[in-house]
Amino acid sequence: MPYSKIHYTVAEGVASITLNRPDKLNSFDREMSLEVIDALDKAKDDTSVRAVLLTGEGRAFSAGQDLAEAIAPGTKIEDILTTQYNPIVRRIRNLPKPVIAAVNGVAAGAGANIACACDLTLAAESANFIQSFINIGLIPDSGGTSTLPRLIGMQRAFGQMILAPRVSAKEAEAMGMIWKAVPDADLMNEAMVLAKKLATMPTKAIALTKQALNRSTTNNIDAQLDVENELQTIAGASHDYTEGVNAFLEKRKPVYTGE
Ligand code: LHQ
Repeated sequence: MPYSKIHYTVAEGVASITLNRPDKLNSFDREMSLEVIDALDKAKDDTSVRAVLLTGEGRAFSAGQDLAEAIAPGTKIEDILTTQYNPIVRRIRNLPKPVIAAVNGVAAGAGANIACACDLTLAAESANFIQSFINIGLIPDSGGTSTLPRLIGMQRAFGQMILAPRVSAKEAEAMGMIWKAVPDADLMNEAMVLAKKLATMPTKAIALTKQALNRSTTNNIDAQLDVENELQTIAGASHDYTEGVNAFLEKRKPVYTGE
């Protein structure tokens, strides 16, 4: 699929997806959403890709749904969620590779919740997050009602969802909503260094860790112990486990292939 609303590049094991509608603050129209879905599938299938970096072009990460398109005659909210946001968030959460968000500017509505659905979210210090749904009479979507309370607790999640304050990157970091706030000038470099580092790590163990955390959201500890047993058995059969142990015993740096 040729892309006109995103950029997609692969280098050194990292697939970079850049939302590219800067004049519309990278708000999601149907075309951009389908391109993001396609790019996430491409990153999943490409065995040379071992980490994904998601960011935005221009002064915004994303202003969420393109509201002009949302109210176009014949457009149904249900269809937008079914064909755009739910597939994007499901792909991010189920991708067996780490997804890093580099939030370069404002992240509102679905834009904020897609950023928070990523595995590690970095944000420029000037960026901010807004649960703007309530401002137009909607409820949070794109997984926010699941992700946010787990990251920051019910009170803070509800407060953000109902009062829609602009939450700065530093505040987001302090409350555990994101991994790290980074000086603006360092954001892209720092995010890429992190993505490249992850791309040289034991990819299978990262994917299994992600799967274990996903499954923990509906499990008690008893069930989760069984999940750990199941997934650790798979990790223990990987090439990277053998390599990691051998490298330790031989006092050398491990070389992980992701297998
Ligand atoms: C926009 C947008 C935008 C179009 C700025 N669309 N043009 C799911 C199912 C179905 C329906 C609805 O949605 C969803 C999921 C959702 O994401 S709901 C939430 C949708 N997003 C919003 O409600 C956020 C709306 N935008 C804003 O609140 C502000 O623009 C933010 C806080 C993002 C940025 O504020 P400023 O930095 O002050 O920029 P601005 O407001 O001046 O916007 C710049 C331009 O971008 C402007 O166009 P213009 O032609 O006047 O320069 C805006 O109209 C346009 N824009 N967001 N979502």
